[in-house]
Amino acid sequence: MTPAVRTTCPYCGVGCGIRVEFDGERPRIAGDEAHPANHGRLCSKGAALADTLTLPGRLLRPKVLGREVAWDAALEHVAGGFRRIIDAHGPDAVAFYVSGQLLTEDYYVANKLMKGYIGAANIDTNSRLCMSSAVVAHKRAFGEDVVPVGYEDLLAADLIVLVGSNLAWCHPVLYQRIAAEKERRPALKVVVVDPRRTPTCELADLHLPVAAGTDVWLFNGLLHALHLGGAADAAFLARHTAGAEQALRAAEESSADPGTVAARCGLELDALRRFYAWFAATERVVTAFSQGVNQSSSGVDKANAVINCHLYTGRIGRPGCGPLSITGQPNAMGGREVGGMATLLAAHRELANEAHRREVRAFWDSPRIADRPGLMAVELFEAVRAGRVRALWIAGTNPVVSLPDADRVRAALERCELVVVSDCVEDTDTNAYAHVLLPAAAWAEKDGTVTNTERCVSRQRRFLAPPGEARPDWWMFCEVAKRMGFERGFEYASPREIFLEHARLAAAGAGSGRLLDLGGLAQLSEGQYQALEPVRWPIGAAQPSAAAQPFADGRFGHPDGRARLVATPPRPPAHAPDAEFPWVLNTGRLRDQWHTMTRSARAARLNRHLPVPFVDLAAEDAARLGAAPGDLVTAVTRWGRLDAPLRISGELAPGTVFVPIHWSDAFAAQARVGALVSPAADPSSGEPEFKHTPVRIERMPVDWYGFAVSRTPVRTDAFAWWARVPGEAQQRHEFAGRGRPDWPRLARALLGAPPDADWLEYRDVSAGVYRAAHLSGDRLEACLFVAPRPRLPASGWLEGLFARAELSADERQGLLNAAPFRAAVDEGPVICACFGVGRRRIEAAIGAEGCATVRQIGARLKAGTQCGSCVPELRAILAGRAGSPAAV
Ligand SMILES: Nc1nc2c(c(=O)[nH]1)N[C@H]1C(S)=C(S)[C@@H](COP(=O)(O)OP(=O)(O)OC[C@H]3O[C@@H](n4cnc5c(=O)[nH]c(N)nc54)[C@H](O)[C@@H]3O)O[C@H]1N2
Ligand SMILES: Nc1nc2c(c(=O)[nH]1)N[C@H]1C(S)=C(S)[C@@H](COP(=O)(O)OP(=O)(O)OC[C@H]3O[C@@H](n4cnc5c(=O)[nH]c(N)nc54)[C@H](O)[C@@H]3O)O[C@H]1N2
Ligand code: SF4
Ligand SMILES: [Mo]
Repeated sequence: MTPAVRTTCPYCGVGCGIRVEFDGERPRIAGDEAHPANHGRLCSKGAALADTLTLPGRLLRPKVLGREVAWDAALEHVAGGFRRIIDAHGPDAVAFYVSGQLLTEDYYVANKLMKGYIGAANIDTNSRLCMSSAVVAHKRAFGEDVVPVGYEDLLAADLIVLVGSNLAWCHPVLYQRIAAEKERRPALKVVVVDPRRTPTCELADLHLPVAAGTDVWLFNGLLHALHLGGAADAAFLARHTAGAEQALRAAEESSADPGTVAARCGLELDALRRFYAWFAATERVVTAFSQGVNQSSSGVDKANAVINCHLYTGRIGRPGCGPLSITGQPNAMGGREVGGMATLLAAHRELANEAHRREVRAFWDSPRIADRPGLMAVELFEAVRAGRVRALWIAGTNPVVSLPDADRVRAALERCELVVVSDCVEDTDTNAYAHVLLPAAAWAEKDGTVTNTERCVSRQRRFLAPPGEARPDWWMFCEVAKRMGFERGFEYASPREIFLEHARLAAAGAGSGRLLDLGGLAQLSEGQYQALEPVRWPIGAAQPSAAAQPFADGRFGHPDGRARLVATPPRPPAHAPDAEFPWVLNTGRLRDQWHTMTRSARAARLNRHLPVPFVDLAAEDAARLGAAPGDLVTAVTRWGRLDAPLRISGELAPGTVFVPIHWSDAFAAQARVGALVSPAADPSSGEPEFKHTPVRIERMPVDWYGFAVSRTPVRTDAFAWWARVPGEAQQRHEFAGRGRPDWPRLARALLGAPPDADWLEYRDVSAGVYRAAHLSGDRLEACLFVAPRPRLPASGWLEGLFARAELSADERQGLLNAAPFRAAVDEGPVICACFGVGRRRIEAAIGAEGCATVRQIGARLKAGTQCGSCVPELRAILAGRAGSPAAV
């Protein structure tokens, strides 16, 4: 076996270290015991990474207008197009839209090209949709975008408040580390503030199901209660802060009376009081927040309302306390360090500051420098639609799915003169609008660095050769820059050279009062860069290993050195429900999928947990609609519509709706939730209000439901709705439609069976039931089941048959017969991805076999014993909170 390659997980901002070993050709992936983020743990997504390294569907060669071309021709086309449009319409007519999934080195050169050479600041990123509210809140409070808390602080806290964070599913390893600490130290309290009762709540001592969008009232109320209760740290406030009075006044105006706050936030008064009392009485508090805070039209104020409470009590800059913005993407932080947003410069310099602009331009020795902010994501696509931006390069993000008002985004790209997309996969919803497609090297194939939530810089190391002609993103940006006439600024031979330049720029700030300092990394030799161990900044040239606790000395980044408490008068969400759209749509993530599924859905085992899109409703609301789990419903907002089966998870309050973000046109019909989301955004961060759009739910009339399992693609044009679930040797389509098709004819056409195919079928016309199977020799090629209701037999048994080269006579006979389905255990949705254990088997272990704890379930079924991501769900099932019984 070759020596292990140590690298970093390409999914979430926890930033887990990974060890890759080769067993012959096949990489084996395990958690890195030596990485400070995870100490060897991996969640279900990290553990399934080896399964995602497959070739089918990868974009392998550059394409211009659908035709494969050589790299040189593609790069010339891009450089020529950008140059022509800049010459005719000025630098503001072009833009880059990049991603927190790019490496720091990719990001650095893209930002340098746009701001220093093209000379505009039109480079924005999907971090606008993700972390920008936290960035602005940090800058308002601290004078610099610094996350002052690390994982050790989080674990040293006596009270952890999770606000708008479904940590159990979105940052599972961090969740597991908290769970382990709580088991060791039961006095550690956890409070979850989330309108949904998420799996994260299984760890909570207190769940506050706040009404969507009311967090500012809640934290203003907390600030006021801290004030009344004498919890102020008067010395800290006097010496190190400003603005406390104004913040208190705003808090008092909105939230003086706990009864009113409880009513406004939809909380029980007792629960609210308990939270306030715990916070007041506990020195070591970490308030960790994520998208329930950021993705709001008052996202920045929400974050500042949280930070105010920490500043007021002096609980910052000391071990075990502080506000912790949890980052989403693996390199959201690296992007912020290089200034890769339309509102930032580089290395924490400000676009609006003339001295900073001069300094960065001199450092880059660049012909020009952008002197005003560029367009933020939502505005940027609006400018594309209006024809003000005529060339757009999209890298590492899928905006036709992930932006709000996403049908309008599609229309914008349709009109754009030049759309360039670099991606690793061939068919994304965004690629469909590209004039030029550039094949990007994927995670396993490229070298560079990423920075995680706690400011820890880790190496991503290549362990596979890029397939076809795929190339790293930094190389593409540099090659285009050179062809635009900017040879001098972009002559890098390796990612290390880029990293060193970035570190030198981030070191040039030493002495300026800025905390971002990478001076200790600015001289790495090739060998040292290769061997770089995870390291947290600030890492100055003088103390290259010890990350100081930010703000420990009470000095903040504002010119007067003081932090600011910010007055946060609460505002309701941008759009209120009304008679036409009476409910509130909330959107977010599932445990086993990553964003638009281009990577996670390649691992068959990640597609078994929640395999198809859904609309989650409270049971009362579903009853009012007359719909049962699995029935198709349509969600309609002022901006768009979506069809999906109904789910009743039991996590929602009446009047609220939850739809996952993951499905795109590549995986289902009419399932992009982005099309429904209002484009309202926070006025200072530009971050969209993804969690609050007024919505109406209707039943979707269909006459039949069905599924097909097949080795080859199935035609979907006869369906009113469908979703594709990739498996190992096969894929499953779930579908529904209208009318009375001639099934024997249609089924053959859908499955692509030749006229002389070995074809078995069963039909009960009066019951509306049809089943068919297509064999070649003794091998099962495809099968299809149709019935009038969504509750069809579970397909697990059938799918298992696709792993066989030959079917036995019994299996062949059983194909169209419901009996084997009944005999095979229908496990229901798979809860444990590692061992494929379904909910019904777990329920049986609890009921008939008497398992009473997670450990006993693990001992009996192995569920929950490997990556541990399903433990919160096991707890929920043990407590009888198991969600809807249907397949969705
Ligand atoms: N499995 C998985 N993990 C991921 C990702 C993924 O795609 N899949 N993506 C990564 C990325 S980029 C990100 S940004 C993170 C996101 O991580 P999270 O922010 O934890 O995830 P979300 O599901 O977007 O939303 C968090 C919660 O906010 C709640 N919420 C909605 N409205 C409000 C409100 O008004 N107030 C409060 N307090 N809460 C509210 C929602 O109910 C939801 O449970 O996850 C990262 N990790
Ligand atoms: N409704 C709703 N919408 C949301 C959110 C929400 O909560 N609700 N959350 C928002 C947030 S926080 C985020 S972060 C976004 C995420 O949304 P996106 O960034 O649009 O989602 P991804 O699927 O991660 O897109 C990444 C793309 O880059 C490709 N890719 C992967 N690695 C590389 C690489 O190394 N180079 C290149 N060039 N390409 C690569 C992938 O194949 C994929 O097509 O979604 C946002 N949209
Ligand atoms: S928690 Fe999971 S997805 Fe996030 S970095 Fe760790 S292994 Fe990857
Ligand atoms: Mo994100």
